[in-house]
Amino acid sequence: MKVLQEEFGQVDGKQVYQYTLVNEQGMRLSCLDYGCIITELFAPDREGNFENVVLGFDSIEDYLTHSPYFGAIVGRVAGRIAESEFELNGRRFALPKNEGQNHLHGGPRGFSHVIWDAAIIEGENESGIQFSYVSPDGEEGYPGTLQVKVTYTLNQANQLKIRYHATTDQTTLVNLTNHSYFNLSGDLKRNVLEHTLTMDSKQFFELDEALLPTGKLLNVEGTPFDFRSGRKIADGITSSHPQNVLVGQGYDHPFLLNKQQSQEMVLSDPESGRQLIVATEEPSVVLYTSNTMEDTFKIRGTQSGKYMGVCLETQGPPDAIHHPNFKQCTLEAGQVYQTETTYTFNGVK
Ligand code: G6D
Repeated sequence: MKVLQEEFGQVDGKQVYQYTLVNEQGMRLSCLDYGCIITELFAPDREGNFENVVLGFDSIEDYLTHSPYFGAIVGRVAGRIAESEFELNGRRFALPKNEGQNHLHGGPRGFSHVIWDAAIIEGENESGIQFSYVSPDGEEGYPGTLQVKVTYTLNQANQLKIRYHATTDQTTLVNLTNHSYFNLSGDLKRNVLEHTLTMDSKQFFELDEALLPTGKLLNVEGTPFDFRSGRKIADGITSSHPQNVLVGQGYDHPFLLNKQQSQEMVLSDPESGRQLIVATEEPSVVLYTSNTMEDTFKIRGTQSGKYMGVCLETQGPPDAIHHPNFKQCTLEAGQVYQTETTYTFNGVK
């Protein structure tokens, strides 16, 4: 599978490139070295028609002006960090406050907003791009020089694999994710309210008014958060459950996944027959149904707005550094941060 490299505008005077590869079935991946942004992902419907299933733009200007992290790698730490500060080994670190008093998604110049180095990988059955970035000690307030690699590969089985790898020279925090918004209708024909999600998770993290975890895990049993037998996204939109209301009528919640190895979530669009299976090594996933997406811009000609995409942000529990009962995301010198998430697309009759 050949990987095509083409120019995609500039950021701060630096050239941005887009990389595109197509497998033998017709599945196509396009991504940028800016933020490792996935700009397009073509997947089959039940008739084998390949259409784009992720929210994205055709110009770097639109990404710089409008994008709520469309398709981007988020880090050093995905999610929110309370009060934009944390303590590690007796030292206090202050981070940029880019959402009120809190720190969101690694800060305004987090990994989603930098240009990564890119190395093309071409193979017969699997090709892709290895993105790498050296985040200097103190970048966005985080300690330690972090060497990060994120590798996207596409294979002939219509699978996109994302492999994450990081090392540091001093103790720091790392919790990476990909922030793609999926819409399986194809080329944004419909919103995602009729999409169904099946997810084996018994508990979700309660959020407070600032969308920070309170530290409490709530049982999904008998609530619109129970996806174990499959549920329409719309259920969370019409729900009066306080947690659905709190996040703007929908979902914006981390869920605790029941097992870490190949834990699978299945998102499907009954009308097109498109299905996305997400398998991850991560212990949790943030389900976000774009409840707060503004209706002020166009997404390849379609009006932006609520419920245009579903994010399944596989990651460690958010703000773990302030919750000792959560799995932590600290990384020591000499340790390796390594995790993988696989997205498999099918067209189901
Ligand atoms: C909103 O609360 C949500 C986040 O979860 C999401 O990542 C962001 O929009 C893009 O802040």
